[in-house]
Amino acid sequence: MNKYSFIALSTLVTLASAAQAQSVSGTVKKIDEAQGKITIDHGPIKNLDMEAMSMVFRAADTAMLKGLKAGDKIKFDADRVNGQIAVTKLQKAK
Ligand SMILES: [Cu+2]
Repeated sequence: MNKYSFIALSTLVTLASAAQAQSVSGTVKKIDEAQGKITIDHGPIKNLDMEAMSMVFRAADTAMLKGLKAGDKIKFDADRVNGQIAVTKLQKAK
């Protein structure tokens, strides 16, 4: 499987599993690529019944943390995955 079909497949899987999730705006506070964790100062997350706050999320895929740094503005989806709140989808905001 080449890189591009992997991305296309990942996107399809993400769209299917995160149909209820809504894109949330946030600012990256800290990236811990080794632990697969990201600290985000985020706005309200309706599907998790969460107010705006700064907190640590697990990344569903550590690859999504590559190229990110503190201060980056992002749009992301968060959901419960195996009992843990995880970022299921992430993109840099323009
Ligand atoms: Cu939160």
